[in-house]
Amino acid sequence: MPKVGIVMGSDSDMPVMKKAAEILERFGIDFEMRIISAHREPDIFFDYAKEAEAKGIKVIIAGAGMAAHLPGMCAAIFPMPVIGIPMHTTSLGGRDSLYSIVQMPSGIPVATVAINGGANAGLLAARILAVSDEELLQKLKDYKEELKTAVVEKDERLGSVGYKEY
Ligand code: RP5
Repeated sequence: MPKVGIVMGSDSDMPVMKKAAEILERFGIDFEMRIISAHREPDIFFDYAKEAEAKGIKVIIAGAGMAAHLPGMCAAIFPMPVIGIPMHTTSLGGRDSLYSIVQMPSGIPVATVAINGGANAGLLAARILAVSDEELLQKLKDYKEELKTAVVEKDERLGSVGYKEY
């Protein structure tokens, strides 16, 4: 059963959304991925959001661009956490998407990550699920250690070769 629903408004969002999927895969979290437009096919969208809980989904990651209503509408219907990913846009640089997603009315929260923040959306979903999953929590702690090690190694390399050779 999928624990996370990844949904995006268009296949043009896929390069960002696949980063969330890759993170979930890395941590062994089952997910379902869909392309559903709240604007272009509202009937299909409503069915998706209404049925997500019964499918076992605990967190929805929703990405959209421009007048980005998909995450907010997911949160209006689905009763568990929704993580919104604002897509970068050519006309307004993604600020349009960011403001559309982050400025939710009181009562209907969407946890909004950075513009194009696909990986962090996947990690946030994993952290939410880790609240009741000790094995997953340990994997996330190990991941944090890996991040630290990577920076320490870069610093050591800088110390040994100097900035001109780095
Ligand atoms: C939104 O409109 C999508 O999430 C996408 O980011 C944006 C543009 O969609 P396309 O015109 O590329 O299908 O609904």
